[in-house]
Amino acid sequence: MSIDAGSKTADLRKEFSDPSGQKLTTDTGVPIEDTDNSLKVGARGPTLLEDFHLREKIMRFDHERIPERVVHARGAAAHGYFQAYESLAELTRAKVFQDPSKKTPVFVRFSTVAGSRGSADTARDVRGFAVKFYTEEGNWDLVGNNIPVFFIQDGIKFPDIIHAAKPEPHNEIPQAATAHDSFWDFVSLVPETAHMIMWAMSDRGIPRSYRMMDGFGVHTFRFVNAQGVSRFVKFHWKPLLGVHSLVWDESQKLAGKDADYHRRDLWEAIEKGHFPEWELAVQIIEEADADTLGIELLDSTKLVPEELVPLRRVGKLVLDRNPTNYFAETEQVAFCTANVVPGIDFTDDPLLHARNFSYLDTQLTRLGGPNFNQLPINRPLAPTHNNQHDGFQRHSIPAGKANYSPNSLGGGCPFLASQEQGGYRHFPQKVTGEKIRKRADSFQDHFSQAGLFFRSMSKPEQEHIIQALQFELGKVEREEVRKRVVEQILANIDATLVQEVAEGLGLPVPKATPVKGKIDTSPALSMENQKKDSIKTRRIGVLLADGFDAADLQNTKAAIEKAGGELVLIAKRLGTVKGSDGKAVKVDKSAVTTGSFEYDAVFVPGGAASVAALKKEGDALHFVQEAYRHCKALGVTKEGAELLKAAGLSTSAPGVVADGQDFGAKFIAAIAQHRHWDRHDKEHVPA
Ligand code: HDE
Repeated sequence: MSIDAGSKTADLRKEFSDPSGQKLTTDTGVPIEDTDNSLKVGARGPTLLEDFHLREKIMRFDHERIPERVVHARGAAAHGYFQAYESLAELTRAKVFQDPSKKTPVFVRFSTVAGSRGSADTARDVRGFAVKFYTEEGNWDLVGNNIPVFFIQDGIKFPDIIHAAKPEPHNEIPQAATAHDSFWDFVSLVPETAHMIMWAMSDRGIPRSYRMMDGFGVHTFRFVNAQGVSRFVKFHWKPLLGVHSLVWDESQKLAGKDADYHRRDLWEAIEKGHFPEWELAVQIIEEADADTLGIELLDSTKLVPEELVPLRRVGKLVLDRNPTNYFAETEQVAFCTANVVPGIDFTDDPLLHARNFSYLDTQLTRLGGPNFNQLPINRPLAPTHNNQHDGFQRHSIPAGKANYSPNSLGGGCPFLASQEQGGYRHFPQKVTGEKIRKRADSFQDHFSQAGLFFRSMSKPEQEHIIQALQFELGKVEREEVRKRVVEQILANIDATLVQEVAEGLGLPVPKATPVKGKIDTSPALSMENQKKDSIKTRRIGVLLADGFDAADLQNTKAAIEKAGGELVLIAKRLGTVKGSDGKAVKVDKSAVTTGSFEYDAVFVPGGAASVAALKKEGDALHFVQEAYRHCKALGVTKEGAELLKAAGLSTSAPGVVADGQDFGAKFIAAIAQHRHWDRHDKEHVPA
């Protein structure tokens, strides 16, 4: 058989040389001469069953999909390392926290919860933040979220909340959205969801980037030191770029114009060498103090305010390498909360216990059997020796006659590890009690922290929560469900909240009976109080047409890039635009492929001809109006200000920086603020 020399594919193939010397082969290593034509009897005859290459290629294609994760199906991941700042030997014997000179490899997967694998990144949802540490004493998985609390207190309710949140069973609508009857029906009947609902409806539910969100272990875990002393610990990840969010209108538009917005953002940052970084912080609670804290540590719908127990920053996470293959790494990675190492242990949080079962169990279906820890992405760096040899998809080939313990035929191997040799010993916690299906009274307060969260928000953050609830409940079709959420849930949280949501829905305002706890507000919960000191990796869209002021562009570009930001040049069409100096610059994006919602700020340089042309372009006018409405920084030099005026925008509004002394520095300071919520008349600006 020779390659069909007449075919176009064969001609094209000849254009490529073969520097690698790697030949196409079957899965069994047989070199292949032709992969474009199936084996036939004559050029126009029937295809032969003996064509093993065709059969293998199609068979492999037919089975390319594995079941997607039942939750957190949509995700993106990266490799990196964790490094402790100092030894934590006094708190934990975990090796990952002993030596500050040591880097522990990690693989981190971010995700949304509700949508399927092909859904849009910017849906309103909780984000998963799952970290696999490949430590020298085995894998430790910290499988957390970007929100510090959860919807439910007991894992037995997880199938219920997820069924309620997922598309409704009769018509599979809506995708990746909680704005529908079944979700809010569940919420209205299960008050323990109240606190998490406040977070999910807040700006935390629509992050600007995976690189700009917090992470939380959620449950209370234990740290156990070499002396066997146990303390309670809560884990937090704090992003060095600060915590920033989208606005809801942007999220919805991004879902259409760039459904891969978060995935692309993470990928590109790493490709450009802007490695995302987080600090790991811990809250340590002595066992003796747990009872007087006034917060049930086993209840995952509660957080411990930083004002009560401060954060101690103990190390840094850096993501510096993109996966080589999405499927082999990001899709096949199998996290499990039960993957702990000596020095880290569980508490009796009933949500955590159900998770410890669930994550192991789900992989059997998803990854086709019990050998998933042998897949390269899951394989520990620590050596493994045990007698669990068989099962689907066994990769390694165990040697020897003895696959049982104890044995003499294998010389007794593998041996047990003593404490000195690093053997895992569960913390010998005392437990007594009757077997009952019951929650403790300490789990019964569902509203005080929901109110604490709402009260701790800035005014704009509170408005966003109200608007999100008006949107979500506005999409609910049954009035009795809307009413129940308002009366049974919101009325117990805050008077302003329930009034504004009820009025927005055209419902009677019920009497508010907010439940208050010991703490009135926790300023640390507000995103407004997070650091806003940098424009590193921020993208600034620049609107240009022929005749733009070349010096303006040059100066602003130099200032922005020095501060770590990036300019993206946008014109009516791709190609080039000519500056006032007669030089052409390459256009990065055309108006049809992009929108203001893809940028953190907008810059319009001067140049009479350029600005005159932009004033006639609906897309350019819409671009600045939309950025204004979304409260982003807008910078204009010389004639650039005229574009804003033509769009009906105030050039003296907060965050609008017009030409003048220190333009660059002022513009950068405005971008670092991320949003300027107190903008005049923004509700009247079309967007
Ligand atoms: Fe998960 N969760 N979960 N979850 N979860 C899964 O495991 C589950 C919970 C979280 O990037 C599944 O491998 C139960 C809390 C993340 O691969 C599954 C309960 C938190 C990821 C599962 C919870 C999370 C998952 C689906 C209640 C934050 C994605 C596929 C008891 C602390 C991990 C899989 C990745 C994934 C079960 C509650 C975070 C079905 C039963 C609380 C980040 O096992």
